[in-house]
Amino acid sequence: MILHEKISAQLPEWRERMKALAKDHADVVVDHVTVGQIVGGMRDIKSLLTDVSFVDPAEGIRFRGMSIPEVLKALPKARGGKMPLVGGLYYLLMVGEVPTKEQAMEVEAEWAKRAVVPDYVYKMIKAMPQETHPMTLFSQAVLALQNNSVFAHKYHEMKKDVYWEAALEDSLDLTAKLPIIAAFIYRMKYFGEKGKPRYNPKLDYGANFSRMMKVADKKGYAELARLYFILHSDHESGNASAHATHLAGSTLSDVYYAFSAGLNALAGPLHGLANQECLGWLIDVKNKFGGVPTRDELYKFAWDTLNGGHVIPGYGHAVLRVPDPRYMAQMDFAKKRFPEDELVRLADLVFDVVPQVLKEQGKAKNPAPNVDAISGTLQYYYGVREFDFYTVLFGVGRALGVTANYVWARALGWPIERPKSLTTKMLEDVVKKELQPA
Ligand code: HAX
Repeated sequence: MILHEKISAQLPEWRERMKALAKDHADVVVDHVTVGQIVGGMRDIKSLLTDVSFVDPAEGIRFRGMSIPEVLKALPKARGGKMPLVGGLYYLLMVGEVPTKEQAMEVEAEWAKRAVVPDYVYKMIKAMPQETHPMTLFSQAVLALQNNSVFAHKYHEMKKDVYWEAALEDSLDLTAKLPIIAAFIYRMKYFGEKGKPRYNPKLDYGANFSRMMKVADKKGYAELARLYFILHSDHESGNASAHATHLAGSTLSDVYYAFSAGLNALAGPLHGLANQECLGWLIDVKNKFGGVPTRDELYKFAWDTLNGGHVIPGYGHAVLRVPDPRYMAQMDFAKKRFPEDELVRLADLVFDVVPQVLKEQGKAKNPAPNVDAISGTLQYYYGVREFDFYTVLFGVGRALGVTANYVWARALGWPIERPKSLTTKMLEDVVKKELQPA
């Protein structure tokens, strides 16, 4: 299998590099940690390692060194579309090279082969109360699949240096099943349909998702699905969903346990749930003004939001200091395909007005839009209007990055994570000591 072959060929060199760092340079200081960082959510402490992606504050995400526009341009495209094949992105994340169309199609074919969800998973989802949140169903389904983990079954007979092979098998199995499970949850929860979605091996990942979701404009939505999954796949290792997956995986929990943990982190309002808040805010503006307001009306509305003690959703970022390229790529998609859509025009006006308002307020370090400022608007356009489903879409995409990280973490033998904690008194004592005159 292509991913196995390619990772296998690179492993000796990576293992040597890792050995050199761990054995010969273990005492080199990389960063220092302040009290503010400890009480402030470990913000910016350089303490994680990943080669899959990197967030440059001045430029945004780079997947394997490539910016979003570079990735969208370089990856092989789906038949009849302008967006790349998701299989090509998975190859890039896993292997670190841009695949040929044939190589991207090999990944797509692997997914098609594995795209069967066991019956008991459907039964379990159907047995849950109707009002259950779709993220709960999604995370439960991932956990239910754990039963099939190659890693877990082979654990006692495997040597450490081949853990990654079982991890790769599990990752391909899992990512192949996620769009089917997500589409099943969507059709069951909001339309009362109980039939199993069928994955068509002749179509790619994005087109299959679009078909299984049964949106009216299947072709347009297939393009959006490709873009959406690619853009949401990874955002280096420190974000909550990626880190939760990595932490759980570091105990040698298999990828099903690990990714379910990541999904549970993604479900929070400060993380994956933010996109529905953004769309809600845009719709509030639209309803209040009966359409797209004037610049002055929007300016006042934005100030009212801030003065009411609320944040403006979709703006600001913990790391980024420029407009998020994932926002720009989605806005570009919308402007090329449906520039007259009212919510798109409104989102564009917000981009014109809100950064100025946030600058005047002077608090947010980054007054620019993040990925969530537009992603819900695009789903809404295609008729996916059930807000609480949006985090599930994010989860399907995020699986691509975190499983690539999981495979490499096992390949390079990274250990169980165990940072050290202090008590408040200990931290106060550190401060006291520091403040004492020398
Ligand atoms: N509206 C109003 N105030 C904002 C703001 C916004 N959009 N963004 C930041 N601020 C405020 C913060 O609340 C903070 O205020 P206090 O000092 O009173 O606490 C101050 O500006 C400094 O914040 P910061 O350092 O610039 O930003 P943080 O790293 O603390 O937070 C957030 C980053 C993304 C959480 C923040 O910008 C925010 O709340 N944005 C709106 C919600 C949002 O869009 N979330 C999605 C983020 C993308 C993501 O990860 N999705 O999964």
